[in-house]
Amino acid sequence: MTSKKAKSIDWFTNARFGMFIHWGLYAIPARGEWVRSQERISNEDYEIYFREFNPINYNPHEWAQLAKYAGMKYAVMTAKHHDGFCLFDSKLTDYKSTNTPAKRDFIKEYVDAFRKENLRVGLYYSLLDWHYDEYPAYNDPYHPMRGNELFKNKEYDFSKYVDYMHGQVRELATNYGKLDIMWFDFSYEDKTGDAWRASDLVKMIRSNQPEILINSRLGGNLKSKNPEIYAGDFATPEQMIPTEGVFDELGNPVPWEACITMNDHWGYCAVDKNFKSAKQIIRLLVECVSKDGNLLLNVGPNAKGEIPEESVEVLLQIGKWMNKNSDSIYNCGLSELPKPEWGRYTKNGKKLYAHIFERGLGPIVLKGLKGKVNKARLLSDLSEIKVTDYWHDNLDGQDCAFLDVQWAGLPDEIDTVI
Ligand code: FUL
Repeated sequence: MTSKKAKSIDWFTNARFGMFIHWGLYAIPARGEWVRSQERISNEDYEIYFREFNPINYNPHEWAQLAKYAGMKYAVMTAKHHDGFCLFDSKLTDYKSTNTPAKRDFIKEYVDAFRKENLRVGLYYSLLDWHYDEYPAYNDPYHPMRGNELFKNKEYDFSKYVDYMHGQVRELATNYGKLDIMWFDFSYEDKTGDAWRASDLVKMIRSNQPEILINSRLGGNLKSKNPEIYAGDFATPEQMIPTEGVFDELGNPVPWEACITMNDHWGYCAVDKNFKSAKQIIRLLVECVSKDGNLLLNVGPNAKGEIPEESVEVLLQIGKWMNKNSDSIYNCGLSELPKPEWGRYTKNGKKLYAHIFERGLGPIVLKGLKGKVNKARLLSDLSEIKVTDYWHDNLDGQDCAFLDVQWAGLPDEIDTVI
């Protein structure tokens, strides 16, 4: 496999916050994007949704504006998820949005709209495909027809599928202008990098898109010592934030992006109202940045093409916070200071941002910073915060700076102090 990396990942590690968009036919049954596999729905029964798909309110300009307002710098949208349905006008299949009543290339519209707002654009592409005829069904652990006797003796030519998949990725890499991210999903058991012919795939993508970033789910091993093994440009911890960031086997930090849902599903799920609050999500974002990572926050639009209103509401609130505090997010990363009990630090050069998660827990003590704080300000209104250099922590022998914060903002905000 190839070791060739993208030229520059700086924009990505500076951007810190992006929007993930899971959208496809599964928005109609509205029970999440795995519905076909979970309920073992046949191709024929799933076809109903294909004949019906017509999201009249799809307006990617609105989505892009919302993402931008929330402070996101990039987006990744599903061009094809595991069900195999394509939201783009692929010449290699009929199973695509231009053949539904909608008759639209949703990926083209998305790419154009997000670029117009100066957001970087990424595409998610599923390596799994539950629709393509040559994709093994019976023995596959995830396929909707797994263990189904009707498929037991069927023969598959997997290489045909891999050709098809490479062909589609080539279409995406050549027909939609400059792309910033290719987000593959996912390798498993015997289907890893070699099975997908990952090395050739990466070469082809990079020859068409020299600056594109490719995630690590194509089957390379991030922990591999062998530089010839394709490891991806960034790691993608899912629904979790790594305790200490992500490192390769040699101990070198690896760029990473935590992908996290706003409720408990990626694709639209009508009954799932378990939405995280803006405050919870801002904490997740701060947590990621404090460990040198990004947050890719998901939305799952419905069958009409609308981002659920609960998500919109939360994104607007996040935007309000970002509007005042984004200096503590963009271009920021890890500080070497010990993790404070009152929140998290992020850092940009000489500027240290103290994100205070809860007020009223007593003094804000900056351990090890006695005499090192030039000045402190509340980031949201730049009001002065007095620093008193008198604290000596007898427990761990640290000389600390003590912040006398006059709380100014709303009590439920996360107060960020420079
Ligand atoms: C997983 C997929 O199976 C989920 O449906 C979702 O796309 C998530 C981001 O990655 O592996």
